[in-house]
Amino acid sequence: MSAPTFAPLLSSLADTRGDLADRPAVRIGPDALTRGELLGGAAAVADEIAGATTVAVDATASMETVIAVTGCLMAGVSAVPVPPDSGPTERGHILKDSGAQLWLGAARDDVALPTLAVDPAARSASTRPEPDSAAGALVMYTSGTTGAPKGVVLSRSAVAAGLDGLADAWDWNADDTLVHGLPLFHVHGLVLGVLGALRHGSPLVHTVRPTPEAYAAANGSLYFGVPTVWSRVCGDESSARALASARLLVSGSAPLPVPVFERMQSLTGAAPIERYGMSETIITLSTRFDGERRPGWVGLPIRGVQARLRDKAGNPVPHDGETLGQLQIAGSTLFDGYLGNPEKTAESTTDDGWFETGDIAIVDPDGFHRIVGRESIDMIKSGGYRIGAGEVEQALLAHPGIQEAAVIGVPDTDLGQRIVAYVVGDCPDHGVLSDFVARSLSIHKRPREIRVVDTLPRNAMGKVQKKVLIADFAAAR
Ligand code: MLC
Ligand code: AMP
Repeated sequence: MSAPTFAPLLSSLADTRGDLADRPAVRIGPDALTRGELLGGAAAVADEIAGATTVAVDATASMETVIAVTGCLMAGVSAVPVPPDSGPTERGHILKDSGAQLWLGAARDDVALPTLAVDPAARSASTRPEPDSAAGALVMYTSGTTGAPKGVVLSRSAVAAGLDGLADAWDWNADDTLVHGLPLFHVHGLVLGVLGALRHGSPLVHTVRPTPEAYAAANGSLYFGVPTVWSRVCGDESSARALASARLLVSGSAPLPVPVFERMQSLTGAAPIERYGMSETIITLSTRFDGERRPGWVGLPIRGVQARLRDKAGNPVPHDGETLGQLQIAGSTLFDGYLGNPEKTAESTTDDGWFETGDIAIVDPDGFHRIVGRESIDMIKSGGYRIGAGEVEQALLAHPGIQEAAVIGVPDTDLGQRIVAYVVGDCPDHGVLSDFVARSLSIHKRPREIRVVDTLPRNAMGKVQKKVLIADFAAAR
């Protein structure tokens, strides 16, 4: 079978035939642009940055971010979205590791790069040929279990493939209005939630924050949220009922608890769509607009993606709906590798070229997938954010009073998991220590709870026994 081909990433946005340029493209808070205005704004950015290879974008939830990223794609420059709340340590790492040559955004004291503030009113009529589809589109920084976040290199064709797979799975089309309020520095909010809307011609309403009231007021047909967002929507009955007119409510980035699935169904009259993705695989599995939606299950591979389960020895796992295996992925949505880190890329790739997700899953005889958990206890998902325990431990150890630190994720009804830190040392006030982490990394990586202990439980090799800490935490409830 020949490899699928995709229309160039920006071909739909560049199409100005008929009244296409006058159609609404994006509204964020009070700011709105038509497709033609966005095209002109992005071309103005492209004119300024042409010739660069990699540019960092201060990825605030704003029109400036949408224009900046689109301008990078137009100029064939890799965009590196930087979380706006990342502290100097995290931001410094991303800028150095990515080799960004320019900072697109407001000037910041700790950013030494040449800076270009995006003017949302600027327009240019310049046009340029669409870059090669194998070229890099984005470098998305995401946490590993240890160490600082890694840069995930996504090509233009991988992004296009993922978005076209979703159009097929969800019948996503230009008659949809997409609504979400997710951050613009991850795959969910930026790649699916902005570039998807531009590619499929569906206007995007970005609510700045994903609050139930803002979702209810937006009058969309297609909504994206992480499970925390949907849980909060269900906690606000009138907002949830206002979403009954939507065509699809989509949940992803973390497991949607079955009670939240059922509550969404009872309040809105329709079961949500669940889908599974990953920075490295973009979008992978989903239930379909015209197919079964089963609580706790994330459905089938989207078009262009192959999924398989392997046991620890690398053998196939039966599709019996109960045998666990590691989920592995191949196909057109895969990343090109971790930037500047071929060893890590090789470590996560099997000999026959499949990506090892580190997620444990089961598959039933119909090919339906259920994500059961993560292989590593050190990979935490809190509010849909991927957080490596090691990264938070390093941030804690940078405090002069802390001698040892171990971070775990514990169940949380709102966030899915919340970060708890066990520390040894002369611990300052817990709020002060939590703020210390929030200032150095991103706010969502701060510990929500800190426990001071005399010693950490360690095995004979000196490794901290996190399972003991998790059991200790549960027993203390
Ligand atoms: C509290 N705050 C602090 C603080 N303590 N700020 C600084 N330092 C401290 N010590 C304040 C902040 O200022 C902010 O206030 C607020 O607390 C943030 O609270 P939070 O509890 O951390 O978050 P919350 O706002 O409640 O956010 C929940 C959420 C968010 C669901 C909106 O977690 C979210 O947006 N998640 C989405 C993650 C996502 O997109 N993941 C996709 C990854 S891609 P203020 O005033 O600003 O509110 C992926 C692939 C795939 O996974 O499959 O899609
Ligand atoms: P990220 O790197 O932020 O892209 O996070 C990817 C991880 O999020 C995956 O490896 C999964 O562990 C988790 N994830 C994403 N979607 C789902 C889902 N629908 N159900 C369960 N886990 C999910």
